[in-house]
Amino acid sequence: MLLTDQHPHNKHITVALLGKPNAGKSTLINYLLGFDLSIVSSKPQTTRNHFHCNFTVDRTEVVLVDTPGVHSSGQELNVRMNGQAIFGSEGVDLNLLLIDCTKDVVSECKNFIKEFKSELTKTWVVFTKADRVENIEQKDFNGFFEKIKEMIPACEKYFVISGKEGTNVHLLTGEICDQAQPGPHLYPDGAVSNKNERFFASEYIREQAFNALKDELPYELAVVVDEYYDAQNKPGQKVDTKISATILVNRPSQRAIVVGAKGSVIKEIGTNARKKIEDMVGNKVHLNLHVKVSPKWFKNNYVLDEIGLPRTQHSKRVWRKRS
Ligand SMILES: Nc1nc2c(ncn2[C@@H]2O[C@H](COP(=O)(O)OP(=O)(O)OP(=O)(O)O)[C@@H](O)[C@H]2O)c(=O)[nH]1
Ligand SMILES: [Mg+2]
Repeated sequence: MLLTDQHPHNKHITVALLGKPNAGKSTLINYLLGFDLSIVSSKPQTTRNHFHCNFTVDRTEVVLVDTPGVHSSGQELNVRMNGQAIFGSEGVDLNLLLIDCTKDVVSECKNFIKEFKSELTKTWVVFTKADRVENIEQKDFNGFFEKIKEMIPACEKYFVISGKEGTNVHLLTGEICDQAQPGPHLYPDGAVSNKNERFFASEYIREQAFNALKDELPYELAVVVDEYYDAQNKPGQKVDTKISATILVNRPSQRAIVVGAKGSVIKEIGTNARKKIEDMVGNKVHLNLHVKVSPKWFKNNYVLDEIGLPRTQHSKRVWRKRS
């Protein structure tokens, strides 16, 4: 629905951030927004859904699309995550292809294209994590870019940035805003995303589970919000936000790890997630977490739909069993 009463000088641009897992997409988005909206972790495959993250400079609305890192795996969960990256870049005005410059950037790009399985339109390459490279001036980014351009002719230019420290991010922001076209804003002033607080609550629980748990377990874990009651702040009736959520794991042994000795791990996840959700909603939150074994949830159509991952054209037949 088009917002009415728009300022005649409004401009707009939609930009998808694409790349391999762990390239720094969500970190750059949070830096541009000025606060931590999208979840970040040192483990790859943190982001699972595509979603909008918006900011405005003067009268220019920039809608950034965060996407999952594109990777190779036959698992239905991963096929749908790759699908989210493709859906996220459909119809955008500009793609930013983020490549971690501490890695072999040309092979990273080759691997990305192999799995992305869709044609890229107007694209800028963003080499990330510049702060982690010693003697960066000796790196031949012009040469890397030329090789990448041979693989993706839609690439127009490149930037070398640090999304963590903000190096050169202003150059990128300036050029993005220059590309914005006169037109209406998609969102009302102050709306930061197309996803609601319920979605971000489940993300913050999963982020804290990623932080608290080691090794492969985070990939075999999903979070479903069962109940979400907004706070009521009417005169004489003050009720806090109440959230009840389930952490799904694949095996009984994983349940024991997530719960921890005397419930220590689930308590840590709950306390840290609650603080982040309280910062988001701006009031006290009661968070009730459960852990449930849902064997092979990552192949279960109901669970994948529930966590916002619809089928893609590359999807296989998946379990129909209700979890
Ligand atoms: N030193 C440094 N670390 C960075 C930078 N950008 C991201 N990181 C780190 O790299 C890791 C992955 O960052 P994310 O932002 O989650 O990467 P992503 O591309 O969103 O990853 P997925 O969601 O898994 O696709 C985190 O530990 C970040 O702190 C950077 O510019 N410099
Ligand atoms: Mg991410």
